[in-house]
Amino acid sequence: MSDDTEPPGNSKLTQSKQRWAREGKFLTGKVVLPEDQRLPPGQHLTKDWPTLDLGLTPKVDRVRWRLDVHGAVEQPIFWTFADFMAQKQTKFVSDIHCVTTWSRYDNAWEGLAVRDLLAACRPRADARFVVLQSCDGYTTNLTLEDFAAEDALLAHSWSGEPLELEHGGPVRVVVPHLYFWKSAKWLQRIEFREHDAPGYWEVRGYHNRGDPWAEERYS
Ligand SMILES: Nc1nc2c(c(=O)[nH]1)N[C@H]1C(S)=C(S)[C@@H](COP(=O)(O)O)O[C@H]1N2
Ligand SMILES: [Mo]
Repeated sequence: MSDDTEPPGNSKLTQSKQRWAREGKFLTGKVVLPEDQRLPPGQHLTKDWPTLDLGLTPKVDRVRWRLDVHGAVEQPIFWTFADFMAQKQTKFVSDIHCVTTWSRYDNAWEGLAVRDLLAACRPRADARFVVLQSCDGYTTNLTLEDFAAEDALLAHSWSGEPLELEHGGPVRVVVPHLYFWKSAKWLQRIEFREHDAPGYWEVRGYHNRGDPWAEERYS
C-alpha cells in the first residue's frame, strides 16, 4: 500500500465522466420524495454489483492495512486491522445508488458504525467536514453531519463474506443516503476538518453533496 499514489487524472473514463458532468448527462429534472418511491429519480435497478473505480485495484492486505483518523479530533486513531475488528460490530442493510444510474437494493453490510467511530475519536467542536482518503489516491469529502448518518459505516463484510478487494476491501466506507462515489473504497485515512476540501470527483464537476433524491449529480 503506497501513500503517495498519484490518482490517474486523465484516463479516458475520467475524461468522459467529466464531460457527462459538464453536459448534465442522466439528469431528468424530476423531483421524487423518498417516501413516495424507493428508487431515486433517473435510476434503474440492477441485481448484479458493478465495479467502479479509477481503473486500478490496489492490493491492500489485511496485515499491512492501517486506519489513520486525524485532524480536528480529541483522540486521533491509528488502528491495525485487528484493532479495527476488535471494535463494536454493527450490521446494516441499505440500498446503493450510483451516479451512473444503477441502484442495488438490500446490501447487507457489517463493520464499524460511523457513530461508534465518532464516539472513539471525538471530533472537536470546530470539526465540520470530513475527507476520506484511499489507497488508490482517491479522495471524497462530506459534511460531518452526512458522515454521521445513522446508517453509515466502515464496512469489512458484505453478504456475510469479507469485502472483496475489487469492492474496496479490507475496509470501505458506506454512506447509503448519498451517491456511491461518496463511499470510499480501500479506506486508509479519515481527516476531520474545519473547512471543506472537495475530493477527486468533486473537483471534476460532480456535486459537492450528492443527494440522489435531489438528483445532485453534478455541480
Ligand atoms: N478508493 C476509491 N473509492 C471509490 C471509487 C474509487 O475510484 N476509488 N469510486 C467511487 C465510485 S464512483 C463508485 S460508484 C463506488 C463503486 O463501488 P463498487 O465498485 O463497489 O460498486 O466506489 C466509490 N469509491
Ligand atoms: Mo460512481
